[in-house]
Amino acid sequence: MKAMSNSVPFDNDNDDGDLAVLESKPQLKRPPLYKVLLLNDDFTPMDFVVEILTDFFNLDHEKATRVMLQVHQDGVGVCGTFSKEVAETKVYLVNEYSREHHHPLMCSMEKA
Ligand code: TYC
Repeated sequence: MKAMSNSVPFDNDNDDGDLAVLESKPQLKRPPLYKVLLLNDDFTPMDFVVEILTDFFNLDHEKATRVMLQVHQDGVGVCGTFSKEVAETKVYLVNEYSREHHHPLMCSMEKA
């Protein structure tokens, strides 16, 4: 879908009674999306990371295991892409949950 541009009529004052139409920039912009990331560490158990991915990001067990192994190998991986507010909430909840369970797992976000 394409945002519609506005047409603003104005009188160019040559008194001929005609209106000129000036194209202006589109007023609507899609809100930016954010990737939520998991970072690797040497201590968080693999099963706990899989649980995070299934419970907070609604991945099935197979996809969660693939993402966890990718983070384990590459150092970072994407859990999903969300609006800013949803991404911020997920980062906060995952980091809280990890600290409650005494794991150093780090969740962060960046513009998609
Ligand atoms: N590297 C951890 C281990 O060997 C597993 C792990 C995977 C930790 C992904 C964090 O985001 C992470 N137990």
